[in-house]
Amino acid sequence: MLKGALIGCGFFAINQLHAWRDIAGEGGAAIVALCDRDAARLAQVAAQFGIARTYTDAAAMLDAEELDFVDICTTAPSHRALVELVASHKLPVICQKPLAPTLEEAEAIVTACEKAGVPLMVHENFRWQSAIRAVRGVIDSGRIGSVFWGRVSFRSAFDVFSGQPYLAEGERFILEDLGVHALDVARFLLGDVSKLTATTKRVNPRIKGEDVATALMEHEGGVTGIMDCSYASKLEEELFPQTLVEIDGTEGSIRLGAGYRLTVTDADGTEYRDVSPPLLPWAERPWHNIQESVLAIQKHWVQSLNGGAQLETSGTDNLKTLRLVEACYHSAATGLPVEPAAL
Ligand code: NAD
Ligand code: 89V
Repeated sequence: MLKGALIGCGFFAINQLHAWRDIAGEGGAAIVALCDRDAARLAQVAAQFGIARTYTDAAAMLDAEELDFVDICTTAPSHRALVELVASHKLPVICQKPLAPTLEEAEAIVTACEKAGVPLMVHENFRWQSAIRAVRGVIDSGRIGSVFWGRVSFRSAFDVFSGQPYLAEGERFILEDLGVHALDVARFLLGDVSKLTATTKRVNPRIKGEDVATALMEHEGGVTGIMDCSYASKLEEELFPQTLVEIDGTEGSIRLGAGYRLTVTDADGTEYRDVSPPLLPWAERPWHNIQESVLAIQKHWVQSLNGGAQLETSGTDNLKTLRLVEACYHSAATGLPVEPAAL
């Protein structure tokens, strides 16, 4: 069984710790030590998960513990220092998204891990949602022919600020926090992007950053893509946190609609499938599709450390997604198309 430590015991870490407990139950990996600089929060989470070895200082934890990997679940401004610290101990590291507040910092993180020779996985979990995997499965089956158009859409008015107050405080909001997931899903389904144009808007006057963004993308294989996201869309049905997908191919189409309804049309007609995520014992609606994907990506990490899988969302891969985020901000600021690879 692999031994891991987790740094950052806040809002989202609870999901990761539940998933690690499931993975420990299967003999894969267990979290043996916890770190948070907030001693009260650390004690509360350690008690909840029965983890006795706790630290308020990450360096002290790494000096004291014998570990196989470290899972970082702090917010982006702390990622570089923490990943570099873990890499200096020659330990494989998982880091939450967004990998860093700037592309330069993200590149420095990837370089540090490369130099140390340690695997780095970004916890970019949306592509691990079972509904998104189901869409990818249909594309790969060839049933809809050659894909020429696609849309990845996330529109909601869910109050994300009560659980994650920092989301209201940054100059950047939706593209950095949620768009990064949607753009990664677009890459996963439609391929890498050669050029994009984007617009952003702030609708909610009580937050600092943009809460609406739309990107028009040219994917490398010739597919035209749209990524649109909003936390200002008051809809008949609140779909948070569902990502909707539309894909058109030469021989048919795919629609991942509200309520995880997958519609596939091909030469034989139309098939409907319910691709709802399983409700894990510790999961809570409506977060259950995200929670399920946390378990999936952490299992993928264990499989990869055991030599059984190539990391999908390695640091190097994630830089391509972060370039799309950066390209969207550049394009929105200048009104011009941007080639992400040139950033
Ligand atoms: P949070 O503020 O609730 O928790 C962060 C915790 O890290 C806090 O308890 C803080 O005290 C601790 N911390 C910060 N710096 C530290 C340091 N240097 N050493 C030790 N502890 C430190 O944040 P959160 O909402 O849990 O978000 C954490 C990360 O998870 C963010 O990057 C966020 O974008 C990401 N997130 C991802 C998803 C997803 O689906 N992948 C969903 C929500 C949040
Ligand atoms: O998944 C996330 O990264 C979250 C949320 C769904 C609220 O955007 O921050």
